Amino acid sequence: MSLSEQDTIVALSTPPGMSAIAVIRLTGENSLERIKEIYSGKIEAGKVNHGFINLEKDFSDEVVLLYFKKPNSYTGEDLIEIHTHGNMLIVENILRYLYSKGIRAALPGEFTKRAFLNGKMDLIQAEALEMLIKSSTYDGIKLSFSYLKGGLSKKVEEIRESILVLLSQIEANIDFPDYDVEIDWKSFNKTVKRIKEWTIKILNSSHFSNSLFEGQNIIVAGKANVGKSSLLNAFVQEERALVSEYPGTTRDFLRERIVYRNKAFNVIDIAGIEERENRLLEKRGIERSLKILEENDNILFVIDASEGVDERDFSVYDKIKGKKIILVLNKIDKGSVIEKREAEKLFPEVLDIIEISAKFEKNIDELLDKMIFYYSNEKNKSDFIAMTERQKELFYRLKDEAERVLEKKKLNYEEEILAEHVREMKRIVEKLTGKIYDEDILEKIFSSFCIGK
Ligand SMILES: Nc1nc2c(ncn2[C@@H]2O[C@H](COP(=O)(O)OP(=O)(O)OP(=O)(O)O)[C@@H](O)[C@H]2O)c(=O)[nH]1
Ligand SMILES: [Mg+2]
Repeated sequence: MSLSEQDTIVALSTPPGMSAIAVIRLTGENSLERIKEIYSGKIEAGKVNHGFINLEKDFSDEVVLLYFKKPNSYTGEDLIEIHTHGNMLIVENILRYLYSKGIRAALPGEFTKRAFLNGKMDLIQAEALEMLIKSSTYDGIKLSFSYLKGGLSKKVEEIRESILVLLSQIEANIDFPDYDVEIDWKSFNKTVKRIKEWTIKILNSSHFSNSLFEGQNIIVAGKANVGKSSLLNAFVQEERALVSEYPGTTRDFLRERIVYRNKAFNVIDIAGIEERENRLLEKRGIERSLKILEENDNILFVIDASEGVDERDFSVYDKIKGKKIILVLNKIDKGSVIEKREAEKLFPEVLDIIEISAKFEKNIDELLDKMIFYYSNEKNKSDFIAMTERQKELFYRLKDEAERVLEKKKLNYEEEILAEHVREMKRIVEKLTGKIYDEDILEKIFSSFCIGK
């Protein structure tokens, strides 16, 4: 069977499994007709309808049915939602019936793809919608929602309009050379520069997009036995990591997600990273830990304050110097032999120092507050960021193209050549919102979407 955009499609839009309610969604021309074959009750568009789905003799379910009449629906086509009881046998039965009547299972993202094709949203909004669902941070949700409402699209449209002005000036000059239309090159340059700078700002802030949506990684580092795993357990308030009085307990890393004051962190407890006897398993744990350290910048550097500092602590410090370190003086319940001020002198590059007891959960909230202060996202550099790799790539190209225009103008290139670069800028911006697109791009974007979305 060849798939077509004209097919009527169906999907379960809620997660499969036992639930109070399951929502089945259909869209396309035959939706209403097919549903009427198994539904008894009144159907009014835009109203909450209540009735029964009758599948086989003696097998029915009581449902709520919503009918969105074309074009006033999510996809822009006729769209029906059936809210059944959340039992998969009921859902499967309904789906099987619809399949048998020529309605096909929707591909991932196919509802949203249709919404895009029918002009209900542009590509930036479609991507924002997916990020809104997938984001595991509050900041990510906030940003996706503002993009979904058109925040970035509007800005990109403004940029497009100013590119159109540039283009009309330069093309008029090419088309009617005899009229001697003088271009205001100063304002031309200014506009291109403005676009370039805006794009650079976005790209700079986009380095943070992963952590914005997934939460900041925080590494708990320190020599063996200082209480790293105990700290992880204190954060999550349960015994996630094994703790023991023997050094070398943690052999592999553990990652735990914590959410504190609406900020998400992925705390990673790694094996103690100082070399000890040649124990193979421990050695491999250390290698992995070092790799994680290399890739991440936010470090909680744990020291056993009841024992004091020794050269093994310094050897850890050497490996993390230059990163964003909060020094954690642990085990203060046992009494401390190292003062904060002393520690400050010994480890001058740390951002801050805090005394805690991981075992007795003392000062853990204060530590979390410091983590928010030092490690929270720095996305405020720009109002916008590139949310997806696709956007990032297009912004890079836009910046490059703007640079080319400026460069070639300086070198007095012919206007036709400048015009070609400005046209390319326009194409890039139109690709961002999807004013121009090809099937491959849509495939790439929508195939990673949730099913039923
Ligand atoms: N009194 C006291 N003991 C602690 C504290 N934190 C950890 N400990 C004890 O210190 C020992 C080591 O703790 P872990 O959390 O396993 O230390 P670690 O740094 O993960 O050790 P490795 O995985 O071997 O590198 C255990 O016996 C803990 O109970 C604390 O705040 N106070
Ligand atoms: Mg451990």
